[in-house]
Amino acid sequence: MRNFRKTLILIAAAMVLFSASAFAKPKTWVVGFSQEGSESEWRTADTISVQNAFLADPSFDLLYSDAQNKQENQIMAIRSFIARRVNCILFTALVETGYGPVLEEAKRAGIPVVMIDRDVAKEDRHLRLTIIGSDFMKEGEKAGIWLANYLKEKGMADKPINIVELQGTVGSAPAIERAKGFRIIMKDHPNWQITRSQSGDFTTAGGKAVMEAFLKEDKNIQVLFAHNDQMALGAEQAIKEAGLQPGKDIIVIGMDGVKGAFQAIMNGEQNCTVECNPLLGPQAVQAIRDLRDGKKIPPRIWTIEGLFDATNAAAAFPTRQY
Ligand code: GZL
Repeated sequence: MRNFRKTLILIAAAMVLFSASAFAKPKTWVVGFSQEGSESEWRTADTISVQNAFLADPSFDLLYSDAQNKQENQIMAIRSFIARRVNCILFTALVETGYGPVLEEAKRAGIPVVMIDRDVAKEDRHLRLTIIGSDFMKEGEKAGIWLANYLKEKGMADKPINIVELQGTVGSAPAIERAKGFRIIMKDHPNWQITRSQSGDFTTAGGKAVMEAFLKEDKNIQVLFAHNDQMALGAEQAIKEAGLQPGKDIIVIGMDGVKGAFQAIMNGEQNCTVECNPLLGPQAVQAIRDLRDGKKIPPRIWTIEGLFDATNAAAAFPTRQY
């Protein structure tokens, strides 16, 4: 009887020890983060936000790779994360298509993939767990709605409006979706037309070069719709060099909400920026923490964001983080 009691006590002690260890420091997870590049202030802020969020949690080790805006580099980085048997891959897709095979390899290796910012094509979304980021189509719609209200205020609601469009990286989710969203609103304004549309690849230099070409072909432009502020800022330089005033002779709409755009709005050289929040680090680390801890993560994690123009930019500027 005494031995039986002793055995029972030993088993109970072992169970207490085990359960205590189960609630002790969580197992360290290694996360491979494949960032697509460093083409804009937005991208830099996004990268820093993710790195800082994982640095702040000692139960994660973050491996970082910058693909320098080349898809082949991203695919190589993801393959190296698989070879290193990371616990999870975090990934911004430079463009939507072309990642199916490498995502299949991650799945076969049993490594979960969490998307951040830009998603992969619909046909590959069964290979990733979730996407953390903005609603790019809604951003395009917000730009169109803002323009409609602004033209109404200026008594131009029924005037012929020639719009030139600086598209983002060809094939990228934000470029595809922002263009779609803006065109949804255009349907309500038959007096608007997009007279020229070309990619400036989300860079300031790209925006300036394409806007110079647009202005050489035809100066009868009332609106510039740029898929990000970087290109809008470049285009504003081109507009000034052509002897016109951005923000006055040509209405300038940008996207992202970077500090440079706030300064341009306060200087009267840009009319609005549709915010696209890059500070996704805290949401990314929380989603992967939940994944590690066996919790269910939602198929879509949205970011909260607004719109800034001459009515609210100056008040918001002092607290902007990017
Ligand atoms: C949008 C992001 C875009 C930004 C650009 O979420 O992917 O990429 O709008 C950046 O500034 O280059």
